[in-house]
Amino acid sequence: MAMVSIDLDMNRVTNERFLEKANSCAPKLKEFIVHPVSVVDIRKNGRDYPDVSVLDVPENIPNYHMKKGDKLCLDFGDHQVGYVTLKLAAVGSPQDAPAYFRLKFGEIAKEMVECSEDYDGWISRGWIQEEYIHVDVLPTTLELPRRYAFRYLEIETIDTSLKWQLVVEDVECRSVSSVDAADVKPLETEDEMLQKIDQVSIRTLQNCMQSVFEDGPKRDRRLWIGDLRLQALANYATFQNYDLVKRCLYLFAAQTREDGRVSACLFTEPQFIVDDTFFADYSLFFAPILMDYYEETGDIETLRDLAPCAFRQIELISQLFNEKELIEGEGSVPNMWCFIDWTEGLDKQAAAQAVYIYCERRARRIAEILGEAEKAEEMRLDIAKKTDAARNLLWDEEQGLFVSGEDRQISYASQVWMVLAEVVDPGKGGEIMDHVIAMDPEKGMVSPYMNHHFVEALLMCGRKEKALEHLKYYWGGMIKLGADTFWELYNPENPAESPYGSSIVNSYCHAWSCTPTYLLRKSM
Ligand code: RAM
Repeated sequence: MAMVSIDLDMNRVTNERFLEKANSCAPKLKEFIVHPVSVVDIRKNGRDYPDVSVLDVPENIPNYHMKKGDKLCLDFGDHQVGYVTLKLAAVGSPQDAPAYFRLKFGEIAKEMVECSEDYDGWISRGWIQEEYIHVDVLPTTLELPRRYAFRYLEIETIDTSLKWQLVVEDVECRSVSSVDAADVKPLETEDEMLQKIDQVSIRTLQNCMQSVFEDGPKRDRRLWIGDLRLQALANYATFQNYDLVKRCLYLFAAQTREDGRVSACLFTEPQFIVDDTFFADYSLFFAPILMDYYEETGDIETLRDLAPCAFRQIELISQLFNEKELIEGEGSVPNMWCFIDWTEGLDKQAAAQAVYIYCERRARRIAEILGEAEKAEEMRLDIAKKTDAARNLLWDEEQGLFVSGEDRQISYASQVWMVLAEVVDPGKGGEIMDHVIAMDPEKGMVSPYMNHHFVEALLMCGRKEKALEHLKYYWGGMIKLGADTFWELYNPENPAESPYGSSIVNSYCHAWSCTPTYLLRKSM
């Protein structure tokens, strides 16, 4: 069972000034009214993904007179995040019983043929987007209070009576986002698959950009710092909504653990509160997000305000290093002290060591920009020590690869992060990447988040062709399976994979998968 690292005794400290700054950057959401584009039939076919066939045009929706057991599946044409209103009526004899029906929303067609009763995973079944509704009096306009993330909506009549039928006169979705994809220039390329990958990335990012950068509008609907880092990069290459990044940085700094540690995620409703979940890599990422933001905007005031928070993360995580300058895990849940990827059984030491070096390099840059020469020098020395330890103790000369943990595990993650952290130069990095690809170690990559870092490492080592090939294989693979937005998890070798015990609660519009638009725009 996968779990996260939780600190239940956590005391929080709040910086009201930072919170005000965050609130002053809150976006006004844009609204788009969307209607179904067709009536569809979604059917299992014995393969991993079902068949979708168009049954009817949307104008005919009111002609369906629905009696007990009837289903109507509507396709909204693309992934939506928004509020749904249904105009319902009755035909036949007077309505002599309540209308009782089920609404089921799915981000992808596969969810529509999955059965919520079968769910037995470890995160809440409340995430499954399904409602059982009674309506006593028809006609009515039913405004659903929840926000949904979906492309498909199925209405199943559980019962009417023998004497009347339910009619869906109209369905509307008021889709919301803080940005509009129409404002982004298309990617300049002749390659149709790359164009499509770029568009789907942008749609993914748009639908996650709400009052904060959400990780997934279906689930978890909150701001995670690992996701934020990648969303911010993709946002710089496309929407350039700097205020939303600024808001999220201030929110993370506005409330920390008593010792200043930045949480892995936070909530903004019913009121702002940071979560009691901590990952070493996620806390460290505060520094690169701040540095990237400064590089994009030149906003020195924000850099000055938030630099102490960035430096504090480095200090706190530096306490996890042993006398050999190697990082060690913490907390009661083994292996979840640091995130890196959802790969089962992944040893995270080497990747975490590299993430630390990667982040301290950015923190050092911040110190230099702010004229804090002593701090910058301290960090330079620390980076050198941690880099030496990685080169001397985590490098296996015989295998020509980095190893991790007591069992000297070999994984993609360790190689990728050592390259990104510049523990090796791009020449050697390229050899390592070629080698790990040829070896294809058992500890693979399952999240788009890890696959992003893999592509980024390839680009860093001048392996552009391989990087594009992987973009097409991995993100293109999701498109071939019908993705309108990219997913939280995709393992080409196991499409049903989920870290939660069942793919029905997986998120299919997930922030950390939106980066091809950044990778492509950066490399073209
Ligand atoms: C999941 C979400 C989120 C991610 C965390 C670590 O809950 O997918 O995006 O950042 O894991």
